Amino acid sequence: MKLAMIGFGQAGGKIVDRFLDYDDRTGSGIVRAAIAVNSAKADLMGLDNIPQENRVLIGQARVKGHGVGADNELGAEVAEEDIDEVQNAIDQIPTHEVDAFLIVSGMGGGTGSGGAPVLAKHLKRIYTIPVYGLGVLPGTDEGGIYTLNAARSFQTFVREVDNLLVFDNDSWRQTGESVEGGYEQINEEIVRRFGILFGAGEVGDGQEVAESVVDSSEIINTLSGGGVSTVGYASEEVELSSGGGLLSRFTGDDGGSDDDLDAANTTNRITSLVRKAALGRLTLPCEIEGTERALLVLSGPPEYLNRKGIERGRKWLEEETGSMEVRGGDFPREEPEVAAAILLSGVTNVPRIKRLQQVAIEAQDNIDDIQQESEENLEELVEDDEDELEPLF
Ligand SMILES: Nc1nc2c(ncn2[C@@H]2O[C@H](COP(=O)(O)OP(=O)(O)OP(=O)(O)O)[C@@H](O)[C@H]2O)c(=O)[nH]1
Ligand SMILES: [Mg+2]
Repeated sequence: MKLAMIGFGQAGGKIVDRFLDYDDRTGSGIVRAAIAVNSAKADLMGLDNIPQENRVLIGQARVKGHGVGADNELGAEVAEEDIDEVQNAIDQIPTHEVDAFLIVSGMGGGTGSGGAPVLAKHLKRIYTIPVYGLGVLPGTDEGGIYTLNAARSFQTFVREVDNLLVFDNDSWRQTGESVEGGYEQINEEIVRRFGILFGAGEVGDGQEVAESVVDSSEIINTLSGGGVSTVGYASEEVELSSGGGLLSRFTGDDGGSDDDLDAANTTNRITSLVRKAALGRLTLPCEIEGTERALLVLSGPPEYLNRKGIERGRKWLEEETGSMEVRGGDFPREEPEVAAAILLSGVTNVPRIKRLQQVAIEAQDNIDDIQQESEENLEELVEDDEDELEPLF
């Protein structure tokens, strides 16, 4: 499907920038337009692929291009004040060619955390196409203010968008790497997973159309109904056949039984990839039982995809999630791998979100305590002054 992507804040901008790169590399055609919004000028200048005219600096009157310094209330305020600047950039894109908006943002900072929900609300008022969010949760080691920001932003963002896709930095932290190097890998993981998913509904001209190819309406239907989504992924390398659709390594022997073996292998490969994708690391770890809707996308060379495998994978997902709404289909691609991407939409049992909210409440209490304490300290200080010192005049 075709998306208008808006990266809000530094993380959001960098990830949308990577999506453009992914689009170039794979020809997936999912990014119909890409915009970056930030209150920090340097962050906008650091982007590689987003066109200059699509980089919108907000809050200049307030923060002079220096960012809001993890103050997400200020982030929300400058977004509200300068929403027309953002709208001007959106006015330049052909929204009639776009299936949905995707607002991408790190939720722990100030600009994206505060601004992304403001933009979502604005877009929902103006456009009829869906507005999705891709929210990145901070690592737990980033500190209380990031957690508090994320918890607040999460609550608002999920209410304003048609669906909130979540990626949790905390579960993807690499040990022994610089933060920047780590982010590069993480961002690659993000664009691969969401790229396959959204790319599924975008089979180009001249590409082979399989029996049960995923349509963008199936992605939209899986996301409709709202809530929080997570994505699972697993892949296996395969050899591209040299032609004719038959696997080259099976030619030469008795044709009939090889075909059977072939089909059985293909089916088994698909079902085990589906299990790995669902039970392995999700973009937002959670219990998959209780998921409201799911979409299974099997991508790979057409000769490695079959209906039986996808049907089995789909059935297994129905049993594991308890959902009656599990869609599935092909995404034929001439890549030397078979991959299963699973979108779990409307997940209900997410320990990370519960913990995030708990920690945020504690942090809020702490902040209130500290504030009260510092007021008392100041009073004491001033009183002491009055007791012991003669006033200057
Ligand atoms: N996955 C990923 N997360 C990032 C990246 N950069 C930052 N983050 C995360 O995003 C959170 C928010 O950081 P930023 O995006 O820099 O914040 P901002 O929206 O620019 O807001 P301010 O800098 O406070 O004005 C951080 O706490 C990190 O968890 C990135 O490149 N990739
Ligand atoms: Mg920043």
